[in-house]
Formats: sequence, structure tokens, C-alpha cells
Amino acid sequence: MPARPANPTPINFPDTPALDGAMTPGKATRLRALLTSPQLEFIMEAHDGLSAKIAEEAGFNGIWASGLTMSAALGVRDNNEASWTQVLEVLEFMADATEIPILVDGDTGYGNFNNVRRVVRKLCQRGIAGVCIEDKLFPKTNSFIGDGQPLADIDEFCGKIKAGKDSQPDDDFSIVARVEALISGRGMAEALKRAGAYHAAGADAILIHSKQQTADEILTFAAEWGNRCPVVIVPTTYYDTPTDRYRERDISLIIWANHNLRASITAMREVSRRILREESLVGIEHEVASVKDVFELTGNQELAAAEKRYLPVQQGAPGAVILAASRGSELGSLTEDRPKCMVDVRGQPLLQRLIDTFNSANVRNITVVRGYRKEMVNLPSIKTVDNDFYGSSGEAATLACAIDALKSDCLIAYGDILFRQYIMDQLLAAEGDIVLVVDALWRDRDPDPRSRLRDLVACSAPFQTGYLEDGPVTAKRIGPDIPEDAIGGEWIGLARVTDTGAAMVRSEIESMRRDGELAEASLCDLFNRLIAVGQDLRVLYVTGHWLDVDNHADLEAARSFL
Ligand code: SPV
Ligand code: MG
Repeated sequence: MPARPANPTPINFPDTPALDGAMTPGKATRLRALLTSPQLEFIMEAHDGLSAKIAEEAGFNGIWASGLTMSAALGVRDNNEASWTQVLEVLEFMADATEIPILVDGDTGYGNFNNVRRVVRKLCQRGIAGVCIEDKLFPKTNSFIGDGQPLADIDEFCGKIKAGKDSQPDDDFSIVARVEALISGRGMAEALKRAGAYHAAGADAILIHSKQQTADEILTFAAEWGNRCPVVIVPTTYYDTPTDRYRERDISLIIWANHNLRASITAMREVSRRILREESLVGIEHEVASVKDVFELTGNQELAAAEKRYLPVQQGAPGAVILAASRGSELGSLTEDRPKCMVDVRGQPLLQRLIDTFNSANVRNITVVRGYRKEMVNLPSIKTVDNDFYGSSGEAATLACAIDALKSDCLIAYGDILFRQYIMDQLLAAEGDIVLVVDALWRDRDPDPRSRLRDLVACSAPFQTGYLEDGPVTAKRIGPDIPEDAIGGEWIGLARVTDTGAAMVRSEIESMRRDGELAEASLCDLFNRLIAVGQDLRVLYVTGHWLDVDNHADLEAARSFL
């Protein structure tokens, strides 16, 4: 018989439909695939939701829900002191927390054939992929305790296996029969006899257990067994056997049976003792997982995203309109298949980062105006409207597409900007019906006012660094062509309108539409018209802490801005 090959890569079971539309097999199917795989496979012990997640995160393709460690984690002995329904509750948390299949240590099946039937049905209902039952007597004792534990009657145990197989609602659910003959000193012939009977009764695999310091008897069993069905082993006591020896003997599955629990005992003891002794956290703070790590493991990001999607928007909370219609051709191939607002900035689209900043200030009613490759602007929790003439129109026309969203308290932003949260907080607190955020340190960004198309602002007063302010500052004119000595700052692409301000903007948009100016006008043109008809456009000065993304250098800056 050929030896099992070394694993080149773990078997890949994608969580999502593959490109060809194939669906991920269910957990039971995947455990069965591990058992019958032509290569040696491994599953890792876990005893609760967190340790199950950690085993999955490490890259294991399956989990051993150990009776010993689930009991110990509950603070009880491995003697069926925890009831099987209490174990079931633990298993449900583990299955909910992970995508990989779980093989449960079902001890002796918690009773006779009838209990096994009910356990199997309940395990299937809770998303468990398989169960291992052992041929000892209820209540069981851990195999490493004592000598010569009594074994179950072979026929009675075969009845349990048959009852379990007959009652499983999922055809791929696996029942692994665990042979304790070697553990209880009954010898190889008895082990082989029992394995043969259990296989004939319908077991999907045989777990041959041993408590020797070497793997000799396990390897002898495997040689004699001759691959009649998959063989599972638990090398806890014979841990120093090279793994390739199991491959050579065609073992199917190795269970690393208790090492997450034992690792956590060592770590928890050490940290508890040090904190007690040192009466301080300083020594251990950088040696333990961060609280952020805990949040990530338990999926807090998903909850935050769901809150945005499902919690009602607070009455009176400001809304926002984001202009995201343009391609951003300077970014070349990066914007071939998506608009620049959807370009990746450290794992998230630029637009998502902007929306997160809005959301953090409780601005959640967000309308995004899409244009180029609009189907790519598909973030959850936003409303969208489309400017299908984005190629030939200016920003004022893009804003006009969202005219219905321009009401009450509303922010207006370009879709390619990032700014620090405090700027948002200041803007929301600012006075004025139309407020523009203007960067007084525009020269720090680039001393050349014409280095790119910049929305420069001539202001009624320069930025004051002192504690006292001279009163409200207003914009006198805005655009790329402000004479250098008149520039008070650069508009960062973020503005706020009150209910009154929104009405002014809507009315000016309508009047531009009537004058035939709307199609090609920029936002600066719109603002200048408002100034021309005597509206106050207030200036909120800020000093840097923002950027916009036009080219690759900007994108690099955005990636390090976070
Ligand atoms: C368990 O992990 O609970 C097992 C394996 O049953 S052993 O402890 O080796 O018996
Ligand atoms: Mg056990």
C-alpha cells in the first residue's frame, strides 16, 4: 500500500461560492473528506468558542471537541460530570464561531443505543460534523486514568453504532468508533476483533487509542488493519514519534487532543501569579493578547457594520451627500474597473474610510452620487443616485443628482478625501447656513497654488492663531485662479449646509439649470454664484490633517494617513 504523501497544502474548503458558482460543501461533508482524504490530515483540540476560533485561525481544517478539555474548561472531571446537554451547549458555541467541521468526543454515547440516537440527531441539528464514541461503560473515565477499565460488550456497542448511523439526518455525518482494547490491556487481537465488528456495524472510521510512550502498538494495529476503513489516532503519550511514520502506515487523521487547553493553563497560571506578585499590569501588558485582538476574534467589526445597516437613523441627525462619480484617470490601471472612491486604502475602499468617519460622528444617512463604473459602488448602508452623464458634466451637475437629499442638516463632500475626525466634529458644531472647511496651511501641502487644480479660497479675514477670534470669516471667492496674495486657504472638499443653506443651494442649482450653466459647472462655480447673490459662505479654518487622492503619490499618502 503506498504511503500517504506529505501535505503540500491543507485541503481548501472555501467559505464562499467559488468563481464557477460551486457552493462550499457542508461541514459533515468536509469532515468525511478529511477522514477519507488520501493524505494524512490533522484536527486540533478546542473546548469553547474562542479556542475553536483560534484553531481555525491557525489554519486547521477541523476541530476535535475533546471531552477531557470541555470538561476541564467547565471545571469538572472527565467522568461525564457535565451532562450531555451541557456539552451540547458548548458545542453550539463552537460550531457557531467557526466554519470548519467539528468532530465531537461523544464518550460512550451517554447511555445505551437510544441515547446515541438522540445525541446524533441533536449534534446534526447544531451543525456538528461527526461524533466519536468509545467502547467503555457509562459514566466513563479518562483513558489515561487507572488500568484495565472495563469495556462494553461488542454486540451492545455495535448496536449503538447502527442506531447512530440509522438516525443521522445528514448522510455525510460521521461516526467514529473508538477502540479501547489496547488501553485496557486486552491486546492486539481483541483490538482488531473489535475494530472489525465496529466497521461491519457501519462505523465510518476506527480510532485506535493507546497510552504507551511509543507508537509501536498503534503502528502494528495500522499494519494489521490494512486500511479497511480510515484510522484515527491520538498521539498524546507517544508525542515524540515523527509524523512521517504515521504517513508511512497510512493513518488517516491525527487528533492533537488537548494542547490548546494545556497551553492556556500554563499561560493563565503565569499571568495570574505575576499580577498577584507584582500588584501591577506593567510586566504582563505586552505579553498578553490585546483587548483589540479579543474584539477582532469575536467579530466586533461585523457588529459595527450591522449596526450601520439595521439601526434606525436618529431623527435630526445630519445626512451627507458624497460626490463619487468621477473615474480618477490619473490613477491609471487602478481605476480601470472601479471609480477612484473604490480604490483600496489598506484593505478598505477610500469611500468606506470616508463613510466610517461620517458614521463615527453619527452621520449615517448618506447618499453617494455614482457615475463611472457605478456598479462597483456597492457598499452597505448607503443610498445611491446616479449621474449617468459623469463623463461630460461637472460636479454641480453631480450634486444636482442628489438634490432630494440636500435638506435639513447635510454635509457635502468629495468622494476622494480623508480627514481627521476632529474636523468633522468642528464642522458639525460650526455656525452658519453654509460652511466650508478651509485649510489655512495650504502652502504646507504644496507651496505652488497652481500645482494641481486646487479649490483656493479668498477669505474675508486670514486665519488667526490667537485664542480670540475676530468674528465670522466668510468666503469672497473660490476657485483655482485666486491671486496668490488673496488666498486665505484651500477648500478641502467638505462643506455643511443647514436647512436654510440647503434651500439656498437647491434654489441656486435650479437657477443654474435654467441658465443652462449647470451641466458643466464645478462646485466652485455654484459657491461663487451663491456669494454673488449675497449669501454668506462661512469659513471654518483648519490646519492640515486632510488629503485628497488624485494620483499615486496621494494614494500612498492616504495609506499612511490611517
Ligand atoms: C479527549 O480528548 O477527551 C479524549 C482523548 O478522549 S484522551 O483524553 O486521550 O482519552
Ligand atoms: Mg475523551
